Formats: sequence, C-alpha cells, structure tokens
Amino acid sequence: MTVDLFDSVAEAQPSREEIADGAVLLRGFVKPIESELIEAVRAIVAQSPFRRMTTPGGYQMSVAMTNCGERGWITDHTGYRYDPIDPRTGAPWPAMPPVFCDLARRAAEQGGFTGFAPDACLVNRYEPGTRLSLHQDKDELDFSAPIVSVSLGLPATFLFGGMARADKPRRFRLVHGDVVVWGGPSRLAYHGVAPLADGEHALLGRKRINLTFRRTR
Ligand code: MD3
Ligand code: FE
Repeated sequence: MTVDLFDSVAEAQPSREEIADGAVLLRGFVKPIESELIEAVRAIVAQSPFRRMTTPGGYQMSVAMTNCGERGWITDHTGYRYDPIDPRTGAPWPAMPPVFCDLARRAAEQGGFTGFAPDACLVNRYEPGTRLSLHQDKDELDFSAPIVSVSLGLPATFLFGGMARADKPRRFRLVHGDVVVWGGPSRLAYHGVAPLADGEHALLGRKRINLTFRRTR
C-alpha cells in the first residue's frame, strides 16, 4: 500500500536535480524502457563490436567502446575524431534506434534544451576495474547542444571537475536508469569515472554500459 502511494508520487513528480550549473540529473529516467535499451545495445554490438581503442599517446583505453548514429567517436594514433565509418568493420555505424533518439530528446527537454537531435551515440562498456580518466568532450563543433548520458548496469562513481583539470572533482554515484543532461557551463567541464567496483547487476551482470548522445556538428 505504502509502495503504491510512493510510486504514484514518483510518477507525478519525476526526480529532477540540478547538480551543477547547466547539469540536470534525472534519477531513474530510463527505468521504464530498460529492456528496450539493452536489446538495442545488443543489436548495435552484433554489428559494430565493442573494442578498446588506442589513444594518440599510444595507450590502450580501459573502456571498451562502440557507436551508433550518423557518426561515431574514435581515437587512434593520429588523434580523436567523429567518423561516419566504423574503422573495425569498414561499414557505417549502426543506425541510431528510434528508442535512443526519442529518450535523448525527452531527457534534453527536461534539462531545458528543446529539439535536441543527436547525430552520434557513443556506447561505453565498463567491467570491474575499468576507469575513465578526467577529460573534456570537445571534439564536437557546437557546444550549445548538451550531451545526454544514460547509465545502465553496475553503479559507478562519476567524477565531476571544473573548467581546469586541476579543479578538485565532486563525486556522484550514478546507478542503473539514471540520465544526466550536461549543458550550458557544464558542457566543457572536466569529468571522468573512478575504477568500477565489482558487483552483479540483475540485467547486465558484471558490467556497466553508458550511452552518451551528442550533436557533433
Ligand atoms: C560532463 N563518459 O563518453 S557519462 C564520455 O560514464 C564520458 O562513460 C562517462 O565521459 C561514462 O565522454 C561519463 C557523463 C558525461 C558525459 C559527457 C559529459 C558527463 C559530461 C560532457 C561534458 C560534461
Ligand atoms: Fe566525456
């Protein structure tokens, strides 16, 4: 009984928290479509598999990545860029599934950005121990569009820094179903992910999947 009452309140007023200037956290935003999202990730990975890319500095990334959409983010010994072709398969990246475009647009709207039309979705895979060091996302042409991020599977400690790499990051726990819209002054903040703790997720096992939706041009 108490649970039913709580659910109806949560539905009437979904959680929306401004965690930094221009950054809006939507707890549990994609829980209602979790199965569709996971199925769509499986279909993408069947076509363009996860791979650990090598940075221009010669380091292999700890995060395994793939993409969908018109363009995908890649790194190799020559640099970082968005490319319409998956270098692993020689074919275009898988199309962005309608359920992805739709959720990204609805989430961006909650963050105050109407008409968000991502042309790229980077799909990151974390396993226990995987981390992502502090960086800025600045390979896109237009920083007026937000980035929408979706967390699935094991929880992560997200590090949110400032405009300078040396700014001490704040830590946020992101769990399965959470969405964050990163716009305005937050768009160019340094950020990263602490080494993933081991655990078991009911739908994804010992993994965390993160989707980031981007407008690259
Ligand atoms: C803040 N991914 O793919 S998502 C990335 O959990 C990336 O896989 C992390 O950083 C992950 O580039 C973090 C949250 C996120 C994504 C993009 C941002 C936060 C951001 C861009 C600007 C500011
Ligand atoms: Fe990033």
